[in-house]
Amino acid sequence: DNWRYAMEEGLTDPQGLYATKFKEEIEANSDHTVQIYPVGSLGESADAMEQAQAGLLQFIDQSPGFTGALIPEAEAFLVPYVQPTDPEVVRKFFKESVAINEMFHDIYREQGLELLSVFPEGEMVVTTMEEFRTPEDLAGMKIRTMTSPLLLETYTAFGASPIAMPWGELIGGLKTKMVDGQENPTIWIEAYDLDNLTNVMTYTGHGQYTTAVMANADFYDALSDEDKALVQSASQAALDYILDVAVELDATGLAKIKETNPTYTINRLTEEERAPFKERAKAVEAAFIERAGERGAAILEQMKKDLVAAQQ
Ligand code: 6CS
Repeated sequence: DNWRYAMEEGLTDPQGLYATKFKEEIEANSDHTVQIYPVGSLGESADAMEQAQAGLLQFIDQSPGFTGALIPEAEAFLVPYVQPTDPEVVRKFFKESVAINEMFHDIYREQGLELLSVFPEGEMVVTTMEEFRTPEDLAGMKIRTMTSPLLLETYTAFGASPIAMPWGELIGGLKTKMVDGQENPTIWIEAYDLDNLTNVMTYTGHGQYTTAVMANADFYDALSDEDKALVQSASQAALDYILDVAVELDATGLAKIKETNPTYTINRLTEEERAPFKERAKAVEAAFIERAGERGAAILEQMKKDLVAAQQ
């Protein structure tokens, strides 16, 4: 069969590297083919998700930054100052996390999705027109976020004026000054020239860009045992591959930005400067628990334990 696979990025971006590896594994070990639809080819993230849930697509890569609008528990990945940023910890955390590898499965299932892999794309960085070091400095800055509601709550708590929009509107939004800034991992900022549309990039340490690969659950259930095993082993191979690459992404993106845009201001908030943002993150965590309920709270607690384990 020909399987359709949609993602939110291009073929040379992290989601594209994962998808290409997945396709290679499937095609090398079966008669099936995988057709990859990169960013924009099937509409915005939310459009592709509708198609995946309806079974028009067999596979989809969508980030919790969008899926959180559908699955409140997925916003656990967005709670500020929970996700790891140290490359080695990141790798271990995503590979071994009980929350990620066990607890999310049934929750995605309720939305007709078989969760296959979750992987990181790098530390979240904020790009703005003006420098900021404190929540007060962010007052009045219009920051674009992805469409999960917790991201709006995060930037409101951080002192800014957030605006949610799909990816396809961001570059136009920055050009027309509808927004003054945005957050994304370094590799993406470099690849899509977001540094050339802003003046400053700030490492706040508050997040890790995470994404998830899923199959349509009815499609998956109807596969033979052999094909299920094929899909699982291709996912595992692609995950191992991307986890190896992922720990390099921040450094690669940053080196390229420094080379191509030498006058760009790059700030890294100190622990002291991060403290007021961490303080404000408590209200965001409360908002997460209010929406995601006991099950969401249990996942977040488990994530914190997984993080401690990954740091050892
Ligand atoms: O900001 C966004 O919307 C996009 N950022 C990344 C890193 N991947 C896809 C997503 O649509």
